[in-house]
Amino acid sequence: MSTPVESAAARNPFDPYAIQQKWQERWEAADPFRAGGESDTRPRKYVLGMFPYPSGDLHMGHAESYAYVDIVARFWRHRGYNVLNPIGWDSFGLPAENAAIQRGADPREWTYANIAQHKKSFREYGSSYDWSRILHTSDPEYYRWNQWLFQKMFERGLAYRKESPVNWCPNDQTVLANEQVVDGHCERCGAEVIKKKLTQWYFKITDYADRLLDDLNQLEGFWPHKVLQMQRNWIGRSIGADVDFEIEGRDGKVTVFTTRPDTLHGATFMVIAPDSDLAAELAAGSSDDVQARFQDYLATVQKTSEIDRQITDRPKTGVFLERYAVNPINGDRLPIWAADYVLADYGHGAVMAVPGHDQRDLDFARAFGLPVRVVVDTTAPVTGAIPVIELDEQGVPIDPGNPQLDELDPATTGIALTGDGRMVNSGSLDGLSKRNAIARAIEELTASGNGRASKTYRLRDWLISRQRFWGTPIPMIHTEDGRIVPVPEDQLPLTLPDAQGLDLAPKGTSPLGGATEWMQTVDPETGEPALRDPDTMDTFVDSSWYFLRFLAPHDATEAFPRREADRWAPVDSYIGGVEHAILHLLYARFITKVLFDLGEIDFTEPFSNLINQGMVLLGGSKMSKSKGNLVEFAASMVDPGADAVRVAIAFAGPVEDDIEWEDVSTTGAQKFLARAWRVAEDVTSAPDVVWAEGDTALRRVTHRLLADAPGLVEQTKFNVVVARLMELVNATRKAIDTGAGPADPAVREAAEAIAMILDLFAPHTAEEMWEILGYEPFVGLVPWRQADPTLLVEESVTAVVQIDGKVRSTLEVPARISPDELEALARADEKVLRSLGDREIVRVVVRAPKVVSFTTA
Ligand code: ANZ
Repeated sequence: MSTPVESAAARNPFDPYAIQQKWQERWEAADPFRAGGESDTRPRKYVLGMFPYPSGDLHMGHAESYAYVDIVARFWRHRGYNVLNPIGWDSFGLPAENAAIQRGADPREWTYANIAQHKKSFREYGSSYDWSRILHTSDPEYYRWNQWLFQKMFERGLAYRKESPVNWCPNDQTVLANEQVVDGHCERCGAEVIKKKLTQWYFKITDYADRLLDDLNQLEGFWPHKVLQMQRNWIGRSIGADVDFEIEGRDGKVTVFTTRPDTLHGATFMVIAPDSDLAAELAAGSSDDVQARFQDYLATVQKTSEIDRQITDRPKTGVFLERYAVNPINGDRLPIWAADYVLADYGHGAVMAVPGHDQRDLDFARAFGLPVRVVVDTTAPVTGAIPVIELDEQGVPIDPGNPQLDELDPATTGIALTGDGRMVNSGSLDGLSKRNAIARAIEELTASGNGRASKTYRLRDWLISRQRFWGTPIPMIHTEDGRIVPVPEDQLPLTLPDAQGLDLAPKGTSPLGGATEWMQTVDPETGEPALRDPDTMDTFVDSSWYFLRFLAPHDATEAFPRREADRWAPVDSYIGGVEHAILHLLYARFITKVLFDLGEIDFTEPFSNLINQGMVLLGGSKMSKSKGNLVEFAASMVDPGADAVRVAIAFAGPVEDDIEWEDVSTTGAQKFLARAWRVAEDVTSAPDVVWAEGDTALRRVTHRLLADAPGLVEQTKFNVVVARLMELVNATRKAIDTGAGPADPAVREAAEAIAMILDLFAPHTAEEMWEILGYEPFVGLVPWRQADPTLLVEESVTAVVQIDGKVRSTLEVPARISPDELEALARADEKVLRSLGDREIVRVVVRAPKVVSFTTA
């Protein structure tokens, strides 16, 4: 029987603001989302969102990322896991410092004021963090452990100083890592980056290049493929050979790296990087004229960005140094040129030029009239037997000529022959395919001592020192006699001095150098006066291991307790933007491997699963304050309420796709939440009713969602779960209004399922529904309701069970039931058991899904 339903407007209205405030207070008071301690026996999940920079206001990109983080964290709690979901701030760094300088404020005050604002927004968002674990990387209790890490790496030779040309941002007046240079411009401020020779601190990430590359394979399927590919390209391993060349009139050989040692007979000149030490040395040993031309050329090259130098179809420029190298394989004299398409810090900064088979070399040869020699017949098939090569009386192969190949002559066509084929004009290599010739050439070079197999990487060592104030001070001391020694452990943390009275404005040297008193220290060995290191660390050091510090953020005795690392790490789900696909993730992977080698942890990859969300766009472009197209996070919640923002984001589309904020409807989301809440309001039954008696059509919808949602969440199909929830809310509404009515147990069951699943997306509304339905808080901690398998079956059939030829029972079973399952159900059926008594079954015939026939003794 159903009673007429009053119109919604006449009743209690849905008040998202009041609900939001009420539950935020309750959560704050009860702190229900703290991770369980050691006595907690549930399985564990570590869910982590990439922590924010407090450089300014949060925008919808943050709202998106942290909504997803919360969905995942809440989901695993419902699934019975002890979830660790912490939050902290990446609070050192240039953005904070520059903003502070612009406003004439202390970076410290400015940073912590921003953090307070962020915390407020996250509380308002209803994020289920373990608030007891907040960390800020700019706190001495955090950066003290950066200093520990640095010194450990220094001990192992993994932190070192060297002088080399570095990327210099003339605007920020600081060095940048290669990773921080985007298309020749500063990643932070957009200024054009120049090269400057400086002595800096580096972390030796290149020692880990192979492991960083090879271990990506184990992440396949758990990280987005695109990110793995970007990491592979960044590391950029090339396999080939090093070949040593004598230089006429010079002691000591010059080594080149080549991926094509098979083409050694085709080398007709050598090219070296103009900005290399070798070029300067060879030019200096040449005529005055050459020296002058070389200096002019070098001046131009130094103004050219590395990106431009690598553009393949640029007109080729260069200077002949009037010196010669000797090809170790055939004694040919190769003229040596300096040209900017060869980079000083790749391979050995020198190449053997093979214009027949390398396009850049060919362009160069054609520009300067240098010889071109073809050594691979790219018209010859590479499969099948090695062609027979005829030899003359001296045993030299007779070149039979190949008119087809002559037509392809690169000197005329201008197109290098880069494909596979058979070696020609190459002595002992003749007739071999490229692959075999490479192997043979390496064997011969090794045997003669003129070369060896080699690998080279695009990856460079990580330049970690910065000439800025707002970072971790480098814990090293420069002694008067030129030694560089660690700050003794009992003096750590080495804290930053007060910013008051310091000139923080960028000027090329670290502002800490100007903190006269702070700079003075003593040589720990001799007690003589000594100086501190004025540089600070790149903030990517801070974020390379912070996930471990969350395990005990206030521990004053160690970076993280081993026990806690064993319990929680690595991170099970790491969620954040694809803009961190290279830098941050590569550094975190590197430091994890270093910590493994130091015996501090027993895993080698920090993040077992990675979820990258797409961007939130406004008017088609990325939200950015400078472009004036920013929707601020805090402001976005004012009108629709936090839950509507979260639901709208989750519903906006697949996680990895970009979201156009103009297309996102928070009004629609709010209406949906009001409908969901109204369902709870309308339910008239008491908790703990017997489900089995209610409307089965509604029960099917409920149980199908209970069954499907876990898989959908694990595949990050959050939008599909929201859509299915909407469907369930509608079905429940219909049952209340026109079906079994508000007292029907199936309606209550549906309402409870809605509250529990809605908790992933709209936790305030979900908690309110749960309370209205007569339960104690918190729905956020309620175990997932198990779906009833019998309700998941679309079609069911009636099976008969016979005993000795007589029908003794019937069973409602799924149409696709297996014979084993059917037999098991029949054996367990009460009527069957009763009529069997203690007779023994001697024969069973099953014809699924219709018949089970038992024969007894
Ligand atoms: C001879 C040769 C013949 C080459 C041929 C290629 C094709 P990847 O694959 O990017 O590692 N090279 C070596 N050092 C260089 C440098 N510092 N600056 C610019 N180019 C450099 O490229 C390796 C190839 O790039 C090497 O193999 C070398 O040219 C060139 F038919 O050696 B090759």
